Amino acid sequence: MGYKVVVAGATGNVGREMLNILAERHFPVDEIAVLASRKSLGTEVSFGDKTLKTQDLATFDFTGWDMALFAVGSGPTKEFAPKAAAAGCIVIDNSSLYRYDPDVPLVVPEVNADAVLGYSKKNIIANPNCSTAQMVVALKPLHDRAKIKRVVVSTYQAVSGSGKDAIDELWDQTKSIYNPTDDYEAKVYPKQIAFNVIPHIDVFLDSGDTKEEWKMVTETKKILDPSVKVTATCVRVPVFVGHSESINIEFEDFLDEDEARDILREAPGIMVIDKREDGGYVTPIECVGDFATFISRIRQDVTVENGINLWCVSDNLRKGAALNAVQIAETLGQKVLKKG
Ligand code: 11C
Repeated sequence: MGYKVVVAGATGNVGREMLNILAERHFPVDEIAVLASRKSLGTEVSFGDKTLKTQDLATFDFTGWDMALFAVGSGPTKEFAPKAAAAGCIVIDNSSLYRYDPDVPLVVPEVNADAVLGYSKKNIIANPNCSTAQMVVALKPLHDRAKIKRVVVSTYQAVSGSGKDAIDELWDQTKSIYNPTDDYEAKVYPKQIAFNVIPHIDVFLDSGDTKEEWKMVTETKKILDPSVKVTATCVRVPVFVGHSESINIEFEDFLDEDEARDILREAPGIMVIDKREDGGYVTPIECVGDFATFISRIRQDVTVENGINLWCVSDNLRKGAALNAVQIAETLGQKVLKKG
């Protein structure tokens, strides 16, 4: 026996990846419904070897469905997630709406799988921001060994994190630079993204940080450990898929770089590619479509007492969004619903 699963936002980049990953990982699905907003209604999406027609999120009856993976953004989530949850369907939400709610667990299964047990207060489980998800996967096994005091992270984030219009913007802007007769107007980013980098993701806060930077700090504390201090600088780069992060970690106890490498090699969800030679590291283009969080460039930071530097790359649409949501669904199945 399997689950009755809903995917809301099935025509978007993340929704489509959720369907691909449910099929790839042979998630035990008895019945599946794919939902979309009215403007995408009737659009067909693939699920394994099947083609499914989308139904209307606004009128769908969630009664009798086990779980709903939401990838619709905060606005529609606010309207429809409580409706699904009230109907007894457990929502796994990819938006930021519920992440900071103390009654909603924020889960990365490699880090805090047991937190799913807290789902029942609202019948909702939150999926973290993509840049946080891959970072906490890398931090957790090191934190268990040497206790992290402080993290300094700089990100290099792909445009797919801003959605389909941003992918089109990078593509069209790049073409228009080669062929200036192409008429092109930027709509997503405040500065040119093609052949450029933009140190600005999400809105600015009074502190001078951006909301993306704040999310990395706040979500890491909720998922990993409230005592870990994080400071982040988040940067958009002209890459279609795959977020990269340069992470500097300061520990309470000494951790040798070789031991850190061995720990990471054994850790769940991680693939270490770390040879000190040309090309002996991972770049975002190589991680597209993969489940792993890749770690390279592991080395001692000798400027502090107990420091390690590393490079962390992952597919932001997978571990950063759809894969983590499906892993939450798997964890919920194993620990709570126990049907599969
Ligand atoms: C980006 N990290 O790359 C963002 C996208 O809070 O789920 C995901 C935003 C979120 O722009």
